[in-house]
Amino acid sequence: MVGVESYLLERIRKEGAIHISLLDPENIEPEDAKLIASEAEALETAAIMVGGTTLASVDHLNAIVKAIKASVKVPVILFPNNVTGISPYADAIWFMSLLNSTNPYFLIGAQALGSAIVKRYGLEPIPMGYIIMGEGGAAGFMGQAQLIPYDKPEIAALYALAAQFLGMRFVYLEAGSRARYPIPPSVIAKVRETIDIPIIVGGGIRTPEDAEVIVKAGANIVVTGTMLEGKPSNFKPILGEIVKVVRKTGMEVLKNLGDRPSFMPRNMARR
Ligand code: 1GP
Repeated sequence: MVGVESYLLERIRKEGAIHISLLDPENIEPEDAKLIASEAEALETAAIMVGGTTLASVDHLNAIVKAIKASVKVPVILFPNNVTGISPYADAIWFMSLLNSTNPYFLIGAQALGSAIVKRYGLEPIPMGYIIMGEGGAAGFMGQAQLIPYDKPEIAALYALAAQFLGMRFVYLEAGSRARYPIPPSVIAKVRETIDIPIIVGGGIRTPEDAEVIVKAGANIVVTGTMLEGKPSNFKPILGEIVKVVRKTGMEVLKNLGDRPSFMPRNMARR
């Protein structure tokens, strides 16, 4: 199987932007996970992420990941809050550092502790810089983040550029799960003009309009979590619209760039 990172990059290269569904094991049972993931896959979400800020039970995580793996073909990527967020049943793991944490544990401590188990399980690590902004939600609180205000896009851009220079291959701009306001387009646009690696945006995205604005501003991956936790009959129409608008807007952005993937270095524009 082609690596998960290559798969994501290839899809972004072709489509400009993709949607990923996030399932928080703390809010669901394996049976729900199975159903939600297969509905999301049918609506053409590109991958399933599994993780949650206060996740502590590895057994429950394993049961959820196993259930999802049994029901979908798209990759399952762990989104760990701590070393307890690692499961051998996933395909890959965002190997992430919370760049604006004030606690070294979330910068490098947990990663050091988790590294050997990631290797032992044969999980594909995908290096990612995680930046929490705005109100930050539970992730901001638990991760002891020095939250970057939405009206300071230049600060977010500096952290994102540092992530790129440190060799991280994706940057995640996080508003916090259930955030009242998703990351604003002014922030995404500033980060987009500053860095050359793909941008992931999540937190508080509830409508196709939110998703459209976010992709237009330069996001390559749009993550939605909470909206998937209801009954499939409730979330299906809206999720379908979100996935569609992400891809449609992504294609438009690509076209405007002259087919140069938005995350490619500016000096690598199509010759
Ligand atoms: C949280 O960015 C994700 O880590 C998703 O947020 O639950 O608000 O969609 P929501």
